[in-house]
Amino acid sequence: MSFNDAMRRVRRLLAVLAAAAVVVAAGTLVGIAVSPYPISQKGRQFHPGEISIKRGDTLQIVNDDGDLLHHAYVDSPKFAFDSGDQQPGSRSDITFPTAGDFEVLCAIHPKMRLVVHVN
Ligand SMILES: [Cu+2]
Repeated sequence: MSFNDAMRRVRRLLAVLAAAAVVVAAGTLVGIAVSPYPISQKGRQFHPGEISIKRGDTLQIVNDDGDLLHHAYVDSPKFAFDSGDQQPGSRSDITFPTAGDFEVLCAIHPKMRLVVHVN
């Protein structure tokens, strides 16, 4: 192999590595979301109020209302969940095993509603 061939190979390898680094950096910048997806309960609302996830994904619901209890539940023919009382600052994980559209409601605040699309 001539010196020029070797240099060409090194340059090609460096280009591949640089491209890979750009992909990784871009992924970090846009913050590609992964399960568990954070959901905040704040001001007697879920934030966000609607989310699309995949079957088997988990929502991690955090009670960010410093002085309020919440109580998340799902009551559907396909899937049921009940967090029990959620103390301020507590976290509750909900994993959705089946596809469909679901509502996470709050047993304490009837207006709180989170729509979950499970694909
Ligand atoms: Cu609530």
